[in-house]
Amino acid sequence: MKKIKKIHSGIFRDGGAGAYAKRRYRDRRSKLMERENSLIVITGVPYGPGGKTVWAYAHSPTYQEPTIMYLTGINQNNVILLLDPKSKVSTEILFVGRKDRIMEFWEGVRFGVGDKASLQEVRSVTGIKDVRDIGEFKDLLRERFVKNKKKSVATFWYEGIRKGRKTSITTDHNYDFKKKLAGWLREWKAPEGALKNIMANHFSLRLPLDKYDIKNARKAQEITGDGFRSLLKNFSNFNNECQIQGYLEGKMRMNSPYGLSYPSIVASGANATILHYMKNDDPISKNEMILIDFGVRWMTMHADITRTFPVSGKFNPMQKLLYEIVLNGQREVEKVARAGITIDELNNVCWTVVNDGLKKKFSAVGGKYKLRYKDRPHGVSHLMGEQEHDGDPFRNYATQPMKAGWMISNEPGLYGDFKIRLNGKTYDETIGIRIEDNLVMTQSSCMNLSSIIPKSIKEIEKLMADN
Ligand SMILES: [Mn+2]
Repeated sequence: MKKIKKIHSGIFRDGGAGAYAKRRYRDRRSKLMERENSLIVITGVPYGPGGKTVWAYAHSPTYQEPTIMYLTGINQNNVILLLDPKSKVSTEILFVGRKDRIMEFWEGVRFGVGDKASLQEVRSVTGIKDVRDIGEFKDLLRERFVKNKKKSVATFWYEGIRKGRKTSITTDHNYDFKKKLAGWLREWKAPEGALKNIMANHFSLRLPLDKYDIKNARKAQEITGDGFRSLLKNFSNFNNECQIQGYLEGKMRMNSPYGLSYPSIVASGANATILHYMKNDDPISKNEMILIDFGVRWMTMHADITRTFPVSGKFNPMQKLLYEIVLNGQREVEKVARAGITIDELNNVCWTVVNDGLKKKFSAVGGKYKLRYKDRPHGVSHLMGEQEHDGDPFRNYATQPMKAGWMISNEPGLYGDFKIRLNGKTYDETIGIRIEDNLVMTQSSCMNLSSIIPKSIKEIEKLMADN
């Protein structure tokens, strides 16, 4: 069994930067202050893992608001960060709860005010010297805003354009915090528009990954790939989707203390045409294809991989044909992906290649098909990083030229009913094929972090033949 080192007390994520972590978090905060040049306040997740869901919900070991995680590395609920770029007293203040021994009896170590040792740890790992009781937050913010005659307070919430209209995500803790701030600003007679959003500036800093992020992202790919190879080698042992999920997730979790990127999709046969299939409890049958969408985290970086393969271990001629069409779409996207190109442009490349492939390589040899959508089933790419789906959730970024260091998915798919007669045999199946890799943009091209995870017909058949 591989050794996994103890790397933090459980509260703090050093992001793999080790001794450089403190400087890295401090630089990130300085750059945000430079760009925003305003009083900034950001909330962490106010409740513990599973706090807003039922008791039985699977807890994620890394559950912090990614904005706070990116700026501090703190993985403890109920913290607020205040940044005051022009202050002569303190430019950075972290608000946390009081040390709570009873809560620690239930949940393990937590830092808090009223305990010198734990505050010392916060200071040494985040580089924030001023740590105060979260109960003092409102008064201190009022003092900094009203007394110092500030014009604005900036915070983070998800905002974007959907169907031509400005829209916000209103259901999360960020929006709750934003509403609370708006109420206080009214109370303090602040002018209209005093509340600003740091989202654009924050993402412009956070989305281009640095060398530590890329190293962590590669590690997530390695663990995910090991799990997949192991699954294929043992595939003849499984007869239900839930066994595949259990085995694969177990293998991945054994090698990462940071948890899964998301609960896996394990969809056999027609189930694979449901894009977010979650039931994962159907028996599998040997004539079908199976689609699995899976991945693990390393530190705060995510892998988001999809592979599709035949349950029998051998592609039939129609499955082979369709699989190659999707793979070709993916290859063409990878060829053109680089800084300066937009995700919309990648979509054009991808769906043109896939739809043309269907006509020229499938219809032209007598194939008939009925797709579950008109021109494209979903986007070929989304941003990745601190979250599996990162960046603005309205995906307004799809029209912007990509930057070097952006990590994106490359996930063409094909979903529908397909029928063809080949070599004297008729094939008639409902099939969902998606092949997903993760790419990091460079100035001139891109790095495919997932190239180590088997996907060619030859590699897959070989691994499954080892059963
Ligand atoms: Mn994806």
